[in-house]
Amino acid sequence: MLRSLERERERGFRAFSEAATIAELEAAQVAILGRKAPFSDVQRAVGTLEPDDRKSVGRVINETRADLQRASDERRAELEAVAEDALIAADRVDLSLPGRRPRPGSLHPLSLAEDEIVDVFLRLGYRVAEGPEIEDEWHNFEALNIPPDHPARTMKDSIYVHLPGHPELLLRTETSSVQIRTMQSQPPPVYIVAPGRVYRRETADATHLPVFHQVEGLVVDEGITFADLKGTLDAVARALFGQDRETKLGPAFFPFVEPGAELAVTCMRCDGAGCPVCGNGWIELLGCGMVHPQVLENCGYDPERYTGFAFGLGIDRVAILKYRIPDIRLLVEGDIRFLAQFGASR
Ligand code: FA5
Repeated sequence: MLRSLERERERGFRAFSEAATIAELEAAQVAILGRKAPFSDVQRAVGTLEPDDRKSVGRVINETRADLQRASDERRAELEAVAEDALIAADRVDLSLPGRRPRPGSLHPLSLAEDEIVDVFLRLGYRVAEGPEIEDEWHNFEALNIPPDHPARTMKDSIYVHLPGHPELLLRTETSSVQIRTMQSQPPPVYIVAPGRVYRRETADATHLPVFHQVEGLVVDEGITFADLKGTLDAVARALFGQDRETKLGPAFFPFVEPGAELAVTCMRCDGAGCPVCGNGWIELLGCGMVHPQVLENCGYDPERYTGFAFGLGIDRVAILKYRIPDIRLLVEGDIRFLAQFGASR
């Protein structure tokens, strides 16, 4: 009986240590210590022994069962630890690869164009001036020699703002109002550029927007002539479009300059051949002229002593001409595929 107990102990130790999974260990537990296992047969046979033998064999049986149970428990603990490690390994998040980076944004083509235009003038010694987008009629019209019966003042062209107690407010139709505000705020000489947004009642098409951007330029000093204006515009056009692009200066009328002119650049779509966008091969880029003596006087400047030139350049037009954008409306549609093609962040 003791020999078979010894045999069962060895068989049990081997079976438990060889069990590779919890399920195998449980099967071994049944085979070694279960009710139908040889060990239990031995245990049941103890009753047939003499009382003295029963006692000593009973002790060996109890020790053997305890040893086997301990071996089984230890193996279970080992197998459970292995299973847990496997679970942790399966759940592991791999942080060793680089994450997906958000794509860096880029500057809007209008910002790029504005920065470039303003940079040209800062290099020429101008400073940047500002004015409000909601203007009164005097700064937007009267001071600029645009009398109350002028067609530009009708509701058809301008967008009026109705605020109680402010009967004559409107969204500025041109940045020229900043000319007036600048001259009112400082004595000559003046060398400024004023970038900003302007509003008109206009239907959008390939070269027009109802809300667009201008850079106003104003120079007032002693001895300023039309040659200064022309030389400045030539330098600016070259800086913005390079040597190859053709420009053309022609006469134009603006009530606040005399003489007035307009600068056009060959179309970005047809390079001057003529197409449905431009019609005759040219896209108008800016209006300009010598500051009207009446405007100088309206701002308290002495027109006998000072002369000046001014210009109003369309930033949206610069952007479409410079980047060869076929339709100005692309600038305001917010299509990320279009916008992502332009320059790095500031
Ligand atoms: C003016 O706004 C004058 N204030 C310019 C000026 C300033 C003349 C100083 C003399 C002295 P005009 O309406 O032509 O002029 O507009 C000037 C420029 O703004 C145009 O040459 C064009 O480049 C741009 N522009 C005009 N209308 C639009 C529009 N609807 N959409 C986009 N750009 C426009």
